[in-house]
Amino acid sequence: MASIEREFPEGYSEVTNSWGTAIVLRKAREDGVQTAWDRSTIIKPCPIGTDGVCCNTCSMGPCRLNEDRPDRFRGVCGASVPTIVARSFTKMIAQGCACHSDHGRSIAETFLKVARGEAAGYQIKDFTKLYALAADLGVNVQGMQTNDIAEQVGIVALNQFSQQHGEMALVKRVPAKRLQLWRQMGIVPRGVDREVVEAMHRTNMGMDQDYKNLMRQASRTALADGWGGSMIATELQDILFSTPNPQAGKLDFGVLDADYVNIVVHGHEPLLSDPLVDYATAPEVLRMCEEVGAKGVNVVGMCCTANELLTRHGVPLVGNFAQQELVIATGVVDAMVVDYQCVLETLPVVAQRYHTKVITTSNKCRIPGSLFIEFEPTRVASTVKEIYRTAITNYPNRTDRVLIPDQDSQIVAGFSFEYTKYMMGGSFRASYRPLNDAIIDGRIRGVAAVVGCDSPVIRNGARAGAAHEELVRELIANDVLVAQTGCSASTCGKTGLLLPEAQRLAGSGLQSICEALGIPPVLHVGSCVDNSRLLVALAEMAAEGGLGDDISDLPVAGAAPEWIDAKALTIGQYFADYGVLVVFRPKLHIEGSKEFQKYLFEDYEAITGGKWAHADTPAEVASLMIDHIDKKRRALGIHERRERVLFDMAMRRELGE
Ligand code: SF4
Ligand code: MSK
Repeated sequence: MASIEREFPEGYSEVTNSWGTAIVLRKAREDGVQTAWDRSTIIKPCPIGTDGVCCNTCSMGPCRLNEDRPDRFRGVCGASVPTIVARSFTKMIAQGCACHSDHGRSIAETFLKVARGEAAGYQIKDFTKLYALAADLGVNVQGMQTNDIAEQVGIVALNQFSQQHGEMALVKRVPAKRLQLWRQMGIVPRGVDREVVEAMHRTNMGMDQDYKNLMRQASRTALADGWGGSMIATELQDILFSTPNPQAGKLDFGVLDADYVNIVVHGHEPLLSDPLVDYATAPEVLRMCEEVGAKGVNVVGMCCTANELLTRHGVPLVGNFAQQELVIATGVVDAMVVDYQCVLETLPVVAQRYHTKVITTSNKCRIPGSLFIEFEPTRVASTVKEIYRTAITNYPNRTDRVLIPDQDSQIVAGFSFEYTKYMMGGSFRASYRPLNDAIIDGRIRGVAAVVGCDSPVIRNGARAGAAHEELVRELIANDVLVAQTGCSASTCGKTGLLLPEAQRLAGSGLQSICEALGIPPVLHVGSCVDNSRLLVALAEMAAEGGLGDDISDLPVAGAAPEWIDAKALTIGQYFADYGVLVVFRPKLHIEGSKEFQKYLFEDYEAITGGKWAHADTPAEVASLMIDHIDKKRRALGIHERRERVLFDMAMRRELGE
């Protein structure tokens, strides 16, 4: 296991569970650099915003409402507290959908160029997946050449964004009963752009003021992300860059190397970063490195760009969202190359104190103080070369303020849906049957998705990053198989939980399954858009039989224990509409309306079988998830009473040993 007992600087063990983060944070402070860790202690959250009862939609406001005061129950326009809370919730969902989907659109546009021979830097790598996707998109492949099939797939995929009527193509993967429910509810998405635009229309002043009706649009928009934007991104990325299977990798600050030119790739999209990795061993790169006295180029990843590279090629991951400024503060990052999403505006500010070149590459995400090298998929090679030249020539500019924490962990990552199916049945009988059987016979209690961001904000006494670890440990100790994506996966990876050796931390039933399959009890499934892999996996569990006939019958639950971004909220909503309990921490900004909160937390279950919940601590999140899984087991008639492993304070203190 990764965790060696380390002495934290005084006062730092209370803010993070990562020793490396602690010592670089101290260095950054000594260097006079302010980071999100500092700002989060200075900026106090606005209590009105926390409750979701501030509306700034029009100039008659902003209106601050209070449902307990009849004179403040409505804004100037007459909108009520539940309407206003539902409006901001829906707007966030639209924003999350837009982010994942604009990413998916970029991939689809590039994919089409590749099919037409207009983007020489890429090629089709997974033909099996291309044919499978063609079938699901309704492309008739009869008598067609591969490139023609790819072109048709690209055209239909791109059309999913602009489609105005009908149903988005990939909802045909949704189990029949669930799809029927969505049709009855009127929430089957038509096209990504249409749903986002309609959500923004309906959340304006004087528009949809029936919060239940508004939530139907929120659902339709979230589903356009899960079964549209995100799923298209995942599928086409797999075809272009290969479908992940387990890769051994390394992560944490220790993957930086002072003797090498360090390039950090950060953001979400692999279009630039994937080919960029390959160039590190080119003879001209090695020659340039020699000239500046470096041993070579070390490309490492951050956030979801890292997850894309780690799960496909085993590229090291240096940190998650919360470490992005700190990685620069090590003093050895020669270039940080960002694509988009989850990129802090302060990166160039921090970089000023050191020598790092922050390189923005997308016109959608430009930051003052950064170097802008615009990336176009039609000229990959020249962009990659320019980035390497910039990083290598910057190597001699390092200052003497260098600190690389001697801390790294091993990880096994890349459990795509296709691999998990193969893993359980081999090439000829690839199947989820063994998983369903293990759940039915009780060796696996249920399955949990633990996803989302890691937050540098310390509230309610929790240490940043630690909620993921605490929650996951409690789940596996109680025989719950865990699947992870995004920064949640890499945060837990740093603690050794994503290694087969972590089987010893699992309950005896889960342990026996993991031993038989040679897998960790916690599976790294991919990046944030790869939550779409979990949607497909749940559909397969339902189709396999023995666990009911709809997703809402399955003993499964999801959580985002340190969520930050609107994208996480969109993911939560599409899982709630899929029939899954989703638990968020910190709380959603909806408490200002008891009526709206009751709707999401209680009434929703009768409508979709799924629902939202929130909790203050990882222990509470675990309780809610395990209780829900047990409830589903009871309903299926497969539940046996068993001792619950409860993590007491002493066990929590020992976490990491
Ligand atoms: Fe106030 Fe209504 Fe305008 Fe919102 S839309 S700011 S509640 S008047
Ligand atoms: S990168 S969305 S901080 S998981 Fe996907 Fe991490 Fe959250 Fe960004």
